[in-house]
Amino acid sequence: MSNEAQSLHRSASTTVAPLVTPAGAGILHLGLGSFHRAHQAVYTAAALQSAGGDWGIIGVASRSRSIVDALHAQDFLYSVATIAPGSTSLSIPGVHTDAFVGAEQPERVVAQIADPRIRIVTLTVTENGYSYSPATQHLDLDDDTVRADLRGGAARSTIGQLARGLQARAAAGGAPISILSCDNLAANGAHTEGLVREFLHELPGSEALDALAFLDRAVSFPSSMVDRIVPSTTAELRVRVSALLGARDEVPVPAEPFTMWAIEDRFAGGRPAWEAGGAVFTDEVGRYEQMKVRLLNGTHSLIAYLGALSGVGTIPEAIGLDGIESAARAVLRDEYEPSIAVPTGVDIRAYESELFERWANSALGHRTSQVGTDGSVKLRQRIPEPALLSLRGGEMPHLIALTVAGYLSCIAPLPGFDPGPHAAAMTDGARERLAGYAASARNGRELAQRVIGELHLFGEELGAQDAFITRVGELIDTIQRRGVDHAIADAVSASRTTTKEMQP
Ligand code: CS2
Repeated sequence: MSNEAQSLHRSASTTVAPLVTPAGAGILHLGLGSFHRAHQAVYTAAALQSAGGDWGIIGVASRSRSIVDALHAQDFLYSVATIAPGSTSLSIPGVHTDAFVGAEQPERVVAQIADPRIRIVTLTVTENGYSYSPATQHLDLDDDTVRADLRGGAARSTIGQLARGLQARAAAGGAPISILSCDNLAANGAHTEGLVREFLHELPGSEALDALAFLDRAVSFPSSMVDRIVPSTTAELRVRVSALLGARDEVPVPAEPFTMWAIEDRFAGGRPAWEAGGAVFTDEVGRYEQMKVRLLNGTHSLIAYLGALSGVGTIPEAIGLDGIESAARAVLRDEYEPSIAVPTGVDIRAYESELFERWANSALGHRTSQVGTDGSVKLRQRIPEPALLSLRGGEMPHLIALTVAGYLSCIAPLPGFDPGPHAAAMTDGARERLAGYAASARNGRELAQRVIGELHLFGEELGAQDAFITRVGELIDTIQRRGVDHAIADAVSASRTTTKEMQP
């Protein structure tokens, strides 16, 4: 154990294990999945190449040992396969200096956050990884992991690890640090900070006071908008990449050519020159986030659920179906676009037409089941605010209602309805609970009322919108009794009528 690690161990108020930070590491990344490896790692490689700096990345996989073992076996090298129709190009970021499994060494996560050599913690833990209640957006104090983390011992939830790590860092001298969320959450920096503070406030007595003062003084939580479509790796890709490389790569990552990163430039402990990789530093991150989370992700969810219900396995196949394409165009133009403020300098028409090209990238093979997974937390970020804006303006957001009806039909089908294999392949923490509701519901209205009106899956405000709940219920019934094509035609034509009525 190094001297520094020993002193950390003595002074920190939580258990801190011995650690060795590899020379050159300045970033701890939580969530060593494909997205991180095809996004932040690539920007960091460009930054290191252009400006240098001790910004190597220690990657923490939440549970997966296979990615960690493979990276160790490959000296932390892997390839990113950029896949366009008709061409694949490879690059090797090579910026990771170590990797470990968080669930196996939770105390090491805390210790790494406390280590002054780490100056940024980046996060890609998915919308699901922030332990907040979809109804309130606040820390979910009913969550077993959060409760255990609050009691003490090695923290296992991301928010618990951040809070305990920052507490330990405050006790170890309080070197400045930034926590950078790279997940598709609205105002992800402020949201993460709020959850960490709520965790600390729950601690008994004065335990958290030093940590809270440290947060005020030396910790920043910049927001960032990340964008790159990164499907899951397949065995076929491993073979193809290994052939192109002339060496076996067990963990290549497929990604589309498009990539974007908009970041608020508030880094308490410095940052890499990510602009070298094309990152945009801007005060308008909130606008970028809204644009992306609604236009891309919101529409993506609609394509995924309607696609799965139409029996297709991939996003390009789904957007290739006329009905789904017109539903996607209608939700984007009529329901999402009016709800956003376009960032300065962005040509929204070009952005939208690029979205359709990106979704149609058939070489990528992005699966409807992947995008449809975790709808219970993803949709909470994507739909309530734009839906409420339409409803407050006296209009029904028919296509957002269709998205929700599609989601519930996939995850919680009414008795006797089979949504098919692609829906069955979607995983969702709320599946069991919602399926329980569906089993005893007599129709779509009852199901929608329980999920939206009582469980408040999309927040309390939308839960009070009876007309919306009724519309979702009708569309559930149409999907399950008459077929998804009928429901699409119904929602698209109702939306056209509304749009026409609005025109002077
Ligand atoms: C997708 C996103 O799975 C999903 O819900 O909408 O992962 C999407 O591909 C990325 O956000 C693109 O940047």
